[in-house]
Amino acid sequence: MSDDYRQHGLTFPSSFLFGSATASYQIEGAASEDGRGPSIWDTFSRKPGAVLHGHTGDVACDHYHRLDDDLDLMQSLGLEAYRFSIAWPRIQADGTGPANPKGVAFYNRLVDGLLARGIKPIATLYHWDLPQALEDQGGWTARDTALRFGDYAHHMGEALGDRVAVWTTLNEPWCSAYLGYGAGVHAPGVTDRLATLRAVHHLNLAHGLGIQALRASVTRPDVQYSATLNPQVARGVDDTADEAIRRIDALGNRAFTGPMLRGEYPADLLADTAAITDWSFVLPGDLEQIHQPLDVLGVNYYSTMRVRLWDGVGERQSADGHGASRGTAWPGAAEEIEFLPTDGPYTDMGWNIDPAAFEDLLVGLSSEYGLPLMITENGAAFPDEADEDGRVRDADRIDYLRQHFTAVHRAMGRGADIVGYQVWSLMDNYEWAYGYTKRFGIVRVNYETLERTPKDSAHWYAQLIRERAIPA
Ligand code: GBH
Repeated sequence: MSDDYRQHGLTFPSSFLFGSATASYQIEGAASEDGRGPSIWDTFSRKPGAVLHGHTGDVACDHYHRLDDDLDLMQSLGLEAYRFSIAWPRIQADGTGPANPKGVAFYNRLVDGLLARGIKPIATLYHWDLPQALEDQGGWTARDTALRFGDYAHHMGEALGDRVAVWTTLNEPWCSAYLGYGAGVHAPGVTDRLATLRAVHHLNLAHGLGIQALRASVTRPDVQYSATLNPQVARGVDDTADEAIRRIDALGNRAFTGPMLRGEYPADLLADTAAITDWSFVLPGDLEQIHQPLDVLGVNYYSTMRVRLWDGVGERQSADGHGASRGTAWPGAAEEIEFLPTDGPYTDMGWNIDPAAFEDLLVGLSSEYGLPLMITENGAAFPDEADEDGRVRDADRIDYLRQHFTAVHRAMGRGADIVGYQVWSLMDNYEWAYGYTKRFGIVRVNYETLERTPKDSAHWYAQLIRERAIPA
């Protein structure tokens, strides 16, 4: 059966990198150990009303203390790659100065543990845990934060640059800027249109300075450099939709791919934001700094939104948080966009399941930018429960993953160059403003005992990796 299936089924090339992803604040815990300074999420999560139930990452999955067991778990699933992020405040408690040896030691153990198990390390420098001390000086609205990021990147290149296979500067700068400084639903919880756009630019600058600092300090020869974006994918509902989608694409996507991959901010983006800013915070030479050659583009994808232009009558719909994106996050000409509820089916986040859009997105990105794509995140939250026998029968997650792996396979069939897939997430974890109420893991975490249990989806994924084909 299995040979027959391989012959006729959806197989992946031997170079395709199957792995799974996590992020430091979401799993590590040990928030004030070994010299780690506070991050903006330690602060934000303590702000009344900011996070469901006031959950914090103080303990999270306690990964910091369970590293060896978690490495064994990855190996038992047959992961070929593991995408993790480095907590900047473990390396520099206040975002400046020398690297903290204890912080570096943890990531050394992680990288060595991966290599000893034949798992490729994919390291992200910034997955949202900015040192609070830098936020106190303006955070991403301040140019200096980008310069500090360059220094931090240099430290990490020196520490891990002989072993890390793939470097990613930023995870989803759209979220940092628009959810952190626009909608205010992520740390630092600011709601200010100009701050959002300043953050966009300083994140881009940080990316460029980070790539250059890594290149100057990394020694592994076959290393690859990347950034991870979360492309905003909108479907239209009427004949005003094309214009709505263009505005979303300018502010949500080309605001990052423009400078990073083409060395410019698109003219329509500048026009769409002219009422807020003349972008004078973009200094001469910045675009050259940002526009660095990359080897891979990281793509995170979950769902789509439904949009049209607002006709100005009545209240603008913004379907917050229900698979339609946050109307409140978008500045400039995008303030005239209505975000309508999407069609189901939905995951436990209320996000719609739309694998066809994923396929088209990958084909489009690949032909537009000509860079190999790595799926750095894709996955789904469902309210799984362990059965009497302890088994977690998460058929809905398997279904989601099967549909999205199939979409990737189809996109490859249409010519998209896709080099790997990192399932979000290895284990249930701290889902930001939703605290521990949403479960994205292929491994269940019992938050009372911190015990890990591979769900059915983990076994399904292990089979996929073994057979290099989507299980029938
Ligand atoms: C990723 O973000 C993160 O990188 C990861 O840390 C996280 O755990 C994972 O996904 C699951 O959330 O704007 O709320 O109206 C994904 C971020 C998903 C942002 C969908 C915007 C639109 C819904 N995004 N989203 S909302």
